[in-house]
Amino acid sequence: MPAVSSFRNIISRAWPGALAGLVAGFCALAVAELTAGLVRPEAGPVTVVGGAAIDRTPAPVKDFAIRTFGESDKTVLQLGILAVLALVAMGLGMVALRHRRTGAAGVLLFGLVGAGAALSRPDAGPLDVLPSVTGALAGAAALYLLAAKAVPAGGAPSSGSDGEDGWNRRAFLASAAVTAGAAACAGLLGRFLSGQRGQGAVASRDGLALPAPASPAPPVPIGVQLRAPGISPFVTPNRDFYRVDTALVVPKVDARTWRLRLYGKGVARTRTYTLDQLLARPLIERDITLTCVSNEVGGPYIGTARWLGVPLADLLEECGARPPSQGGGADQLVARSVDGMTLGSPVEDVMDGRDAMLAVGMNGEPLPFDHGFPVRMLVPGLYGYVSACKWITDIELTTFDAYDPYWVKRKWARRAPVKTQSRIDTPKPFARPAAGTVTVAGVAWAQRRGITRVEIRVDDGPWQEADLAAQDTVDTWRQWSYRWNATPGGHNLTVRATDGTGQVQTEQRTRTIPDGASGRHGVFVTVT
Ligand SMILES: Nc1nc2c(c(=O)[nH]1)N[C@H]1C(S)=C(S)[C@@H](COP(=O)(O)O)O[C@H]1N2
Ligand SMILES: [Mo]
Repeated sequence: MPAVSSFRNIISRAWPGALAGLVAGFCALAVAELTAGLVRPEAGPVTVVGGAAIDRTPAPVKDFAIRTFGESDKTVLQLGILAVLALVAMGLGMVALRHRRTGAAGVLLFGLVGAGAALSRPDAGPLDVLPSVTGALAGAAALYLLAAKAVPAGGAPSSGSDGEDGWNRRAFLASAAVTAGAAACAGLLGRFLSGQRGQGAVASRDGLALPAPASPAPPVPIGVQLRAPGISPFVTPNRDFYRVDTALVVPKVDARTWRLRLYGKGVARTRTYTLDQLLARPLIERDITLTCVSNEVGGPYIGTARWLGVPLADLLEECGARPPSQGGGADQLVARSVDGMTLGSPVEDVMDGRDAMLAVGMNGEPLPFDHGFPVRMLVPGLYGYVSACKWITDIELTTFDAYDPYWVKRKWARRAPVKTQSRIDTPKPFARPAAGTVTVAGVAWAQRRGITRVEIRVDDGPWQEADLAAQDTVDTWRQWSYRWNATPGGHNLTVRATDGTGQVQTEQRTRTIPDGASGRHGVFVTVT
């Protein structure tokens, strides 16, 4: 028999099984989605399996994913999970043509994997197994019944038409279509219910009027914003602000039922705060640049906003906490979010007089859900993963010896102050500017220390002083520009910054792991 015709033969025998499997798999996910809509949107099987996968991804792989897919990394992960599920479903469908029970049992087994993943989530409750369990039951039943239609009696179907060897193709296709249609309805209803569950949170955000700050942001000097086209704006609009977190479903927290607990070493009894109680305190408003430790040299994970929040040191002091330098027994503050994320900051840093805060406002509006509504933590000078807990709900005073938070368990450093860095925003890499005067411009940052100098080097030439924009505060980035007399040909432009302590940005390249990338940003351009 020629190879082509035997291949066709295999396809014609296998497709009913593959189709039955796909429809059953779709049915399982749809019913799981419906259940998740009723129970908890975060407990959907793709979400929990994705979450479990994120938690178990080795740091270098995660780094690669962030580098390659950027903020789409989560979409890529979810599509990957769906692709694997589709393949498995088709395989189980083919198995089911021969052994209906085995195929159905395979679907149930996958439900167990989902249920296990659901229970392993840090924020899991026992009900979280329901989406995976109900989905698996529905999928197994669908596969069992569809496989029966594909093979009424004895043996797999052949390529024969209706009536031949006793299988009714039309009846099978009709059952598959009805099942898929019903599943689609269930899935859409589930989506709708999940959306509804967030409505309370949306209403609580819409209804939130932020009080005026007792201590407004110091006036921004004129000239923090240069006019160079292509430079990052001094204040990053909320919609453009980078987002880095492990949440596959953004937590939608209802501000009216939200509570913050504060407890631990040095705090006599657990304190609990409502949002209204926090908002009744004197608030501070500050411009602060937030940076991610996963930001590569020249990378995009940095932004500056005007934050409004409750000074954290005051709150801690009121509860009896003292920094280690004043005899306090706790040297680590562990913040925990509603989705179980934990981040640890040095108590000394939080209480040393800098503007560490529990932020409620970002650029004049309540925090966007993506950025931690209703309350997030911020500590100027520290990378986000050791300071900027979003959707915060717990603050525990403890020690670095006693507890390793999420990222530290995954080999990132316990302590991570922001490194002095600079970035060329314009020209872009591989740009082709015309010869003559070219404006090279960008940003430099060294939160807590400030930027005192930025220099540019063309190829292997001498370092040339760039013009600095006005500095807002030591906690914000600083813009710079340099008028370059560009001559035709290929050129490398390199930037380096000097911080307020006189430290020049190192040329030593390090990776982002364990405590942030160092090295100098360069771009290659061809002047025409
Ligand atoms: N709950 C929670 N908070 C979190 C994270 C997270 O994964 N979950 N990621 C942290 C990291 S690594 C950074 S860099 C900042 C990013 O804040 P943004 O997304 O508002 O820019 O949030 C921090 N807070
Ligand atoms: Mo980060």
